[in-house]
Amino acid sequence: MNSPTTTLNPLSMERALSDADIATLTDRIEAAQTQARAIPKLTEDFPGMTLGDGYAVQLALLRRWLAEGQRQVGWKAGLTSKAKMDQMGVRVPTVGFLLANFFRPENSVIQTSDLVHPRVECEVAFVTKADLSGPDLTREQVLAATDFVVPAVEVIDSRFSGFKFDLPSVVADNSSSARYVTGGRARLPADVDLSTLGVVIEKNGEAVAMGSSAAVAGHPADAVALVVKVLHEIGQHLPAGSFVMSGGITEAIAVAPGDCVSARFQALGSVSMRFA
Ligand code: OOG
Ligand code: MG
Repeated sequence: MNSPTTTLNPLSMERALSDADIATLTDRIEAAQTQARAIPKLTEDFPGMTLGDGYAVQLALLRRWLAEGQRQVGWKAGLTSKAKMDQMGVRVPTVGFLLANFFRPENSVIQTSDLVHPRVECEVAFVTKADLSGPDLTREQVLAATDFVVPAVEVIDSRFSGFKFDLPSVVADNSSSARYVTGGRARLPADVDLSTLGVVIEKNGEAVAMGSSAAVAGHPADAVALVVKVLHEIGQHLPAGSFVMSGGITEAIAVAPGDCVSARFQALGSVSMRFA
């Protein structure tokens, strides 16, 4: 076990841990995710862990699952809303990969027994029609490369006890990715005002969270540009045909078996699901 005496800058993309430690942490995260088991945040045993180490674990997990035949559909932004960034005391969004087997169709019944402590958040999702890469994309470049936008609900599930984590740990845990549901109406980005799109999350018929897409990095397309910037820093890019979730607009809402959730998006329709 690694017990460094100095704690490195947690925002550095530099690696502090050995390849053996990264493999140990990848095993730990994979087991927690597949067994739906809460574990302590990784920095408790590895206090010198950096953001770069977190991404090394995330990408190792992605490579493992692709090698097992899973299919990647895209990426998601995490912590792009001011509310979440303030809560975490950070100014950099995170990314996480999205696999086809995280997807659930609209009106699905989502099993909570496969999850530790699921929460829902509503997001604007983008489907791209051109490759996007590099550190400095503009909102206009993202919109020009967007095929359509579609409303989505992300079911996040931190594998850390009490949903308590730091940046390197949550990045290793694939930014709490678990499930996502799309539905409603797909729209051309030019046909909707993405800058101030209102959303309401209803749980069992009661409005429990509401917000505006402006909460997501100022504009959801700016959040996609930030995703591409982080991907650039970790040696990845966004290929044409990617599905990208731009980040939760409101705080995430805890769900339990029996709950019915509907996310109502201005101009994009609604996305509903039930938890069992
Ligand atoms: C990290 C994942 C955040 C979002 O949309 O902000 C996220 C977390 O809060 O567990 O998916
Ligand atoms: Mg999210």
